[in-house]
Amino acid sequence: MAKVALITGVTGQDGAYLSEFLLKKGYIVHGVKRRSSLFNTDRIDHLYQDPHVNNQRFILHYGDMTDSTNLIRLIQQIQPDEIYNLAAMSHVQVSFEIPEYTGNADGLGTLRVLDAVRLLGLEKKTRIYQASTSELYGKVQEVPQSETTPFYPRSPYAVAKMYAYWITVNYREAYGMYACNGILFNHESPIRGETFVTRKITRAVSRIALGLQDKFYLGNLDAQRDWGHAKDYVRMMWMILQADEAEDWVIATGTTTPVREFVRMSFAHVGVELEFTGTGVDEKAYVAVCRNPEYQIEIGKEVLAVNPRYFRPTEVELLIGDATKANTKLGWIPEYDLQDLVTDMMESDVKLMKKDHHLEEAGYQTMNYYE
Ligand code: NDP
Ligand code: GDR
Repeated sequence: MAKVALITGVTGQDGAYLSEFLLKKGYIVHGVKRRSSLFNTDRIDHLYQDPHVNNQRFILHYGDMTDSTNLIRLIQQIQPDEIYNLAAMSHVQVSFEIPEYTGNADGLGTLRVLDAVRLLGLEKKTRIYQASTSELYGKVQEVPQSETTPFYPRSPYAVAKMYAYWITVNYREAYGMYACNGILFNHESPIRGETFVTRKITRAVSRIALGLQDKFYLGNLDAQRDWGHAKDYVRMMWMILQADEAEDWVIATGTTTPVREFVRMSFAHVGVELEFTGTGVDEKAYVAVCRNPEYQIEIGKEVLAVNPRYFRPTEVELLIGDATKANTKLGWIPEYDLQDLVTDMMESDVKLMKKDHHLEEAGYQTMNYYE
């Protein structure tokens, strides 16, 4: 019998990669998507199956983390072997703008899933993966950060995820449920949301290289992140639910890199060397050398400036994870390093922006997002 998985947040970056991964493993995959006034399934359209035919293996349902009755009904109907709770308002800066909603969807939403499983008497059948985050560590207490490092959340998002983390632990201890936290450090990919810093960079650099845009703006260039590839991380989500014991796991590469260096590596992909001047809010980057004749970027052109619009009221300065437990107990080793990640993202965005370039040449307007 094929195993049945339910993924909340199926339309997101991780939901899309995880769906692909589980379908390849022979699972029947159910996904929860939100109602939206436009189609919002871009990332999973290649997996779409006609709902009018029988024996579908990829099935989408409308739902929302803020609606308990919906979640109870879906879990009752689907009777999943595994639930991957990936749905969340996942943008740290935006959580300062919509803190109450973030608490509801990210914090209480997790409780709703756990409690639905309990109410339906599925405690012994259904295994639950909770998408916890390195943002829990927040203000630096120790580095590298492991399963035993104390938490100090620094945003409404992180505080909501802290509730989700502990309610998952509590339901495991109180009701004997197989419920685990994956404490995942930042993971990115060509389908990363456009307003997270890595994708914002790779899109802007591609547009600048192709003459579609002059410059872009970022916030804190000194922040350091432990960036991995989402494909490696969804594989680990599945491994976590196959382990003998329900536990909590840190997933990270163990290497940390400043935002500025990610910018430098992305420009290097299109043959551009940068010169940075100034500090803090006055920092800027100029083109010093352009080696690739395909891209005619003028030497001395200002391509990046810092703008305080992107500073956060409280910042997480340094994240670097220690995934020794996952490496040794589960045998998880990431296949991508940072250079592979930058190359994958840049290749994909240059290709996408070439499409935009053709459209503009044909007289169509393409959209540049400044967020
Ligand atoms: P995304 O932002 O790409 O995806 C989030 C998903 O959640 C989307 O499908 C979104 O739907 C859905 N969603 C948001 N709010 C609701 C809601 N109220 N009800 C139902 N669905 C909702 O995130 P990622 O894929 O990057 O991350 C997956 C999870 O892992 C998130 O919980 C995130 O917080 C966590 N995480 C991510 C890390 C990372 O580096 N990527 C690191 C650590 C944790 P829609 O498409 O309609 O917006
Ligand atoms: P993060 O990711 O907050 O770590 O959360 P993000 O890419 O948004 O920021 C990383 C760092 O870059 C700095 N930064 C900017 N960030 C954005 N978005 N836009 C900018 O212009 C910019 N300039 C500098 C930020 O200040 C920050 O220090 C991500 C999300 O996926 C969470 O859901 C997840 O839990 C954590 O990773 C682990």
